Amino acid sequence: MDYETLKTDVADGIATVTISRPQALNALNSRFFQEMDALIAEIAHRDDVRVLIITGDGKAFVAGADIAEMVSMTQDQAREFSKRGQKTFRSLELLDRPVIAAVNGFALGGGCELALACDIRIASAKAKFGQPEVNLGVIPGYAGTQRLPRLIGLGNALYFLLTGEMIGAEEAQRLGLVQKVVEPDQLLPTAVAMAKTIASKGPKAVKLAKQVARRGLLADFDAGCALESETFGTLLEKEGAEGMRAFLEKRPPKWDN
Ligand code: CO8
Repeated sequence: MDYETLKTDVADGIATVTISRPQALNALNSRFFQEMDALIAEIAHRDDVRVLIITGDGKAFVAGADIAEMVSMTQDQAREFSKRGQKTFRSLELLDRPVIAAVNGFALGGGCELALACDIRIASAKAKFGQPEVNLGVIPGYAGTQRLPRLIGLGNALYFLLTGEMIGAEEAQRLGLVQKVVEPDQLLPTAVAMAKTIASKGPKAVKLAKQVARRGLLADFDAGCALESETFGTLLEKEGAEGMRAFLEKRPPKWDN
């Protein structure tokens, strides 16, 4: 499929999606959300894609929602634009394939929220993170107020949300927002290497590890544990039997797709 705001490449089970509106620092407009929805639906049906990497073209990952598009919205339109983006990011979060954000530059506002909806964040040493919405007299609209406190704790999240300050990649890592920081030229190679590592594991185990962790976070502890045991049991009879036999026979496992 051809997209206007996205460049896509699929190789060795890894789909790399580059958000590409560099003239507007990849700001997220309505077209982006339509295209991202279509892309997520496409990937959900493709067995050849095991891991998704999202990155940005040029000096930004994404510098936020498109301010030029939002500036003249009515209250109703703004509410719908927010819900629309929340829905897209939620389907990314629920996609049964791991999603790695390779944050190459500015990840601000809606861009930081996009990174939050991914499963793992790797940042270039040049990346900058922030929720600068208060500078514009608004608040995040793509669930940043909800995901940020869950990921980095309320105090750190409120520091972001109330000051609108931008922080560098090292500090983002210290706060737990980012899992790895690498030199700019190592960003995509590191993301691809991580994606390949994940793609080499039991495909059902990978899908279900994501699902159980994410669903468990929304359930209470005991319900999450029950889901884990149930899933563990299901997997053991399928992939688990092969993985464990391979270990005992000192050979690489042969996974079914
Ligand atoms: N939207 C639209 N255009 C943008 C955006 C944006 N978010 N960010 C940058 N641009 C454009 C600039 O207007 C400029 O365009 P032009 O060349 O036509 O003047 C071009 O990109 C390059 O930008 P700069 O010249 O500003 O580049 P600098 O390197 O000087 O600065 C910054 C880079 C610091 C990233 C700066 O561009 C900036 O501060 N951008 C805005 C960041 C921001 O405030 N983001 C939050 C937006 S609000 C948001 O995301 C809310 C999400 C929830 C929405 C809910 C629905 C209602």
